Amino acid sequence: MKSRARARANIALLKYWGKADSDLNIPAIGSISMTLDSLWSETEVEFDAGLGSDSLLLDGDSRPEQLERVSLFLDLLRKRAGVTTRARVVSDNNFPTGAGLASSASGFAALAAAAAQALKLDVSTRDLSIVARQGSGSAARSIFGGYVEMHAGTVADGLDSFAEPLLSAEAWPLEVVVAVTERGEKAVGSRVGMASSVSTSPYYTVWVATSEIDLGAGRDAILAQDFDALAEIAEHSCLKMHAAAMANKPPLVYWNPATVGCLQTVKELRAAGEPVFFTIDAGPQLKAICEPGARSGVVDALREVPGVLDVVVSGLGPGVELL
Ligand code: 2P0
Repeated sequence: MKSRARARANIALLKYWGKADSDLNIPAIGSISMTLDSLWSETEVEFDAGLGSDSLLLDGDSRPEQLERVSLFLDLLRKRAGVTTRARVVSDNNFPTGAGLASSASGFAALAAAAAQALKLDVSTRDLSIVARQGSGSAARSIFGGYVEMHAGTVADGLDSFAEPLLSAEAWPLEVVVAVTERGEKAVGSRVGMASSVSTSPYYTVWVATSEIDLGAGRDAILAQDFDALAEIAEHSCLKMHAAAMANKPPLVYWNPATVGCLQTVKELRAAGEPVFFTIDAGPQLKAICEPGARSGVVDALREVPGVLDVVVSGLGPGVELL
């Protein structure tokens, strides 16, 4: 009853921010992402009748504050399998955990796949996406590769709240340049930050009300492989999400000076004709999305921004894999 899976991080181009149901972890709005090839989590799950409780080793450390969330997540799969057996979970990320690089997305997608396999559950990728969503909303998207759309769904049980592929990685091989501007874990996690937006940000209702139009524009841009249209709608979605969070009480600002420096640099590059746009998640890293031919210029320019500690490049990658 042991299995191992690898899932990649994904970056949302049309952002998810806010929940319709916190218990079932149903997002308030849909989202669209790209799955990366070079940032991943590898997770091994072993169900063992000799264990009295679940255990977790994340990047080599026991993480008691994360264990309850992992245990509750495993309960979903144990319930499906009709067992109560506890498990040993060992997970490693090949990139910084909890710093706005989507480690919960790759982590819960890998955990869902490994645990389902270890329990010999017969689940479709759609089922796996629904399960992964209950671990972390963005994890539902990391089940699939390339460009992926997450549907918020409309039914109360969340069974229509899943991700599905929109366009393959091969069809439009854009690249991502991540400017790492901070290595520590962020002070306010996205779960707390989005709950605060739902209850305190005056812009949250506008964020939700305008999401369908934005999603439609993002979907159309990807299906048409229209870089300029995608750049415009993705930057808009990113800044609208951050504007909503900045208007939380207390305010939530994920950026540092280097994040803003990178944002300006990307704007200047595009104004000069380079096919590149930015997005920023719930953390201080900036992700520049570009056409392959623009990559080296984007890397060089972001490396020069004061405060940039490292630059990581990734293409688009596949969905979750059993190892
Ligand atoms: C996204 N983020 O769409 C957005 C943009 C952060 C900013 O999905 O509470 O870790 O586990 O469902 O998936 C991060 O939120 O939140 C996220 P939970 P998750 O990528």
